[in-house]
Amino acid sequence: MKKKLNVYFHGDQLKHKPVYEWAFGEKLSHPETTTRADNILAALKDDPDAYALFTPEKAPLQMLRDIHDRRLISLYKAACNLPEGETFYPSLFPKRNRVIADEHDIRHSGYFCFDSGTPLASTTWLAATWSAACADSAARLIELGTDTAAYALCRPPGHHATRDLFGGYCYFNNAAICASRLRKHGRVAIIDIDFHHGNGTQGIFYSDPEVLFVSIHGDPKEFYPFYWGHERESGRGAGMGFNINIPIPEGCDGQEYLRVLSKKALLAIKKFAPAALVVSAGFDTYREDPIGRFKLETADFHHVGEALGKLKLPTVIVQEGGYCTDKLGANVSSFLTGFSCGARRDK
Ligand code: Q9C
Ligand code: ZN
Repeated sequence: MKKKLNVYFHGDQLKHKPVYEWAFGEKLSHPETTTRADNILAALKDDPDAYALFTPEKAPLQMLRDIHDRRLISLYKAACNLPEGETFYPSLFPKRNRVIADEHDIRHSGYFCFDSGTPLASTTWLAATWSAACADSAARLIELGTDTAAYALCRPPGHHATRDLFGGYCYFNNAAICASRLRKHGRVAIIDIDFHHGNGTQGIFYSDPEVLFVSIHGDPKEFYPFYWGHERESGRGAGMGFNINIPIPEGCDGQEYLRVLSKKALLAIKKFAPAALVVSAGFDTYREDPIGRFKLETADFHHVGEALGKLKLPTVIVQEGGYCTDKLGANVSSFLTGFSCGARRDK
């Protein structure tokens, strides 16, 4: 019998429900819906021989503090006092170091944030801590050597969250939480395949030579997050050379994507020879995604997963973006099936 992939998810992750976002001066319906997680779960439950679903253990507060500024954590806690159903959208972003901000005052949240699409509500803390807990539990499984792969159904996502800023629908950096846990046991590579550059993850490990960050994404000259993700951002100090950004033009199809993945990203990872891998798995590279501009098909995700599985590294797969909700379940399961194929010992 083939081994099941452990999946982590907690129902309270659905309590964060952003309804709209402000983007480019417009009020748009929010892409990061609870239906995304519903559809992923439904797809995985459709294949009960392949997946074993678990509730994560509550992540120790220390895990969050390892990655994030304690004031950012306090701000999320302060948001718990918002009236039920009310959301706060930061719209005032003061220049840092020129003001004094109070992390207990929700009206100061713009100090801790970099965009206007990422609301705070009374339930954000609960959902985001459970999302982080999924990442932490998945990493713990790998850390203990109980298994060689796990999937964290993280939602809200994480890769845009920096040490001290939230944004891009992200509050806690789930991939960074995995990497910092695994890093205690050796070098860690993070590959970010979300359509958007993982600026938060990049920032957290920018000076760290023990954590390689590789990201393939839409060119920030054209796409969010605009300020980060350029090829020239290659690390700082001892971390120089351990941050690899691979921006690619819009319209990229599966064939071209797989070529870039194996010729550039995977080559760099093999050279780094890490002890473990974290995948920031976004599916907004899908051809029908409402906010991404690549052209990957559902079957392409199988091949991407397979190529990553073939690295034969202990791996945590962390859910990031992907907003074509109707196809998200199929795309995730295609990727995970591909990964398991690639990772099989006889291959
Ligand atoms: N309506 C992730 O994929 N908004 N975040 C762009 C489009 C920000 C995406 C405007 C996109 C953030 C995790
Ligand atoms: Zn994205």
